[in-house]
Amino acid sequence: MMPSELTRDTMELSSESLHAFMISLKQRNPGEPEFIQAVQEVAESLWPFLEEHPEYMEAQIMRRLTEPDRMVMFRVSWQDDSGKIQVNRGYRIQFNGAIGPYKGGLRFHPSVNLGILKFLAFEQILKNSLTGLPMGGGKGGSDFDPKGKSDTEVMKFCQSFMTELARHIGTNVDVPAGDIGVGSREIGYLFGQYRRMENEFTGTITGKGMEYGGSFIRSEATGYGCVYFAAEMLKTRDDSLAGKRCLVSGSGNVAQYTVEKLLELGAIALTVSDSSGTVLVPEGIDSEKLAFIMDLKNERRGKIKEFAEKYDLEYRPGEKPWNVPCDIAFPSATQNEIDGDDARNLVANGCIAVSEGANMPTTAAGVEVFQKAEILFGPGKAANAGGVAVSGMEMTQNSLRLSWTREELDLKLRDIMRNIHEKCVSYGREGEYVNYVKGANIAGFVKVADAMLAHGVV
Ligand code: NDP
Ligand code: 2IT
Repeated sequence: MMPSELTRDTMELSSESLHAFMISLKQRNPGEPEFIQAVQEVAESLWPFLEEHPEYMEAQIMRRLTEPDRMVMFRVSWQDDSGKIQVNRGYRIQFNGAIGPYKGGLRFHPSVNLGILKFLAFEQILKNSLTGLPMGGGKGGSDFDPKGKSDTEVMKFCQSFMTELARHIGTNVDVPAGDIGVGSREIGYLFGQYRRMENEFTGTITGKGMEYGGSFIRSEATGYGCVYFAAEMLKTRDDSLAGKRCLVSGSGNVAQYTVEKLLELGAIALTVSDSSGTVLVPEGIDSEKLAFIMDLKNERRGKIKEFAEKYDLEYRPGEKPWNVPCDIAFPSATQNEIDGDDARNLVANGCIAVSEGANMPTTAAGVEVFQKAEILFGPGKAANAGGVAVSGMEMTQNSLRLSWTREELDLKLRDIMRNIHEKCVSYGREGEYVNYVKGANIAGFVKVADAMLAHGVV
């Protein structure tokens, strides 16, 4: 049969080819390239494993795992400071709840659409599974752009967004958190409206402020965890972060705490960036410069160019950091920010490791370059799982009505990152080389798939 003749029904085979599976996926999800990209990467590394485990094929686990439990889309109307009515679109994807309540962030960015949120929610299923904590996969957000909006406008938007979202979430149902464009200010407004509507103080959102049920280390967790993961990868080659020249992209939550941990471990962070350009810091970002970046991005909400101006540093408008010679790269801005050419540049300039702080920051072509060069490549669903892991621990603390200390949480975060690394190695070893993509995908999949098998056909 020609691929074009394949239909939904002909897909109901107990053992279908990867090719046929992908054709069917593309037919069912038109106009969603990021979602297709994320599933393709997972399916490619899982397929040989699935063929050795016909029970997953027979139960159509891949078909079921790539079909969200449900997706909610809604209108978000609000009034701007000039009195004009604005309309945005809100989303929540509850992708898979087999191992726990849906869990995943909210992204507010003008590029947000259904396909991007589906890719993020799909990645989140396997990432959350890898943490070892009981969390299903979800994601949500809006095409609302917080940039250039007043605090009052952001608050009004968040209140309107939550007014609809509230009916779909709950401590044991779905627990949102932050992502791009959703930081402590937005989480505060979202939580405020949720608590007001429900008249109940719960842990239904994570990333909360310390005054109202937040957890130590949650802000730091994604960046710290990503650096811990890099350190684990380097250890397999008897190497460490000390003295390593590192490129960090982005200058938001993940980038800031990546830089902070690199500094603490004696590595040299040479760059930060934002959607307008890259700043080079040849001697490495020190704690004074990092404090400036945090104030600039979190409080004054300015552009990274102002950091270059303040310290008389080189600013490369419109450029990404990837042609600066380095030892390690920490992409921490957004999806598909390292393409095949960027990856070739990195490898040619001596890069020995990549630890993905962002979700799917490397294109398929880029991943291929890294793997062919046999450099250490930690995919986002493993390397950036520290954020959601500490979110999971925020949920636990809220349920138990207690607070663990910063030190306790940092130790738990380190343990979780070490465990994730071990799982990647045990499923991803290919001779001398560790294929962390394959390892993360299989290890994340097995727990979810086994839960789905146990639940029967639902
Ligand atoms: P922030 O909003 O705090 O920061 C995002 C940073 O990335 C900013 O510097 C922003 O630049 C830049 N950026 C965003 N979109 C683009 C784009 N399209 N092109 C170029 N630059 C862009 O978000 P986070 O730090 O929280 O998130 C960064 C990445 O990490 C995302 O991929 C997210 O999904 C992932 N992640 C986040 C976790 C978390 O706990 N927050 C957990 C795991 C993964 P500008 O300031 O100009 O907008
Ligand atoms: O991509 C991610 O893992 C996040 N944005 C964090 C999700 C969470 O629930 O903490």
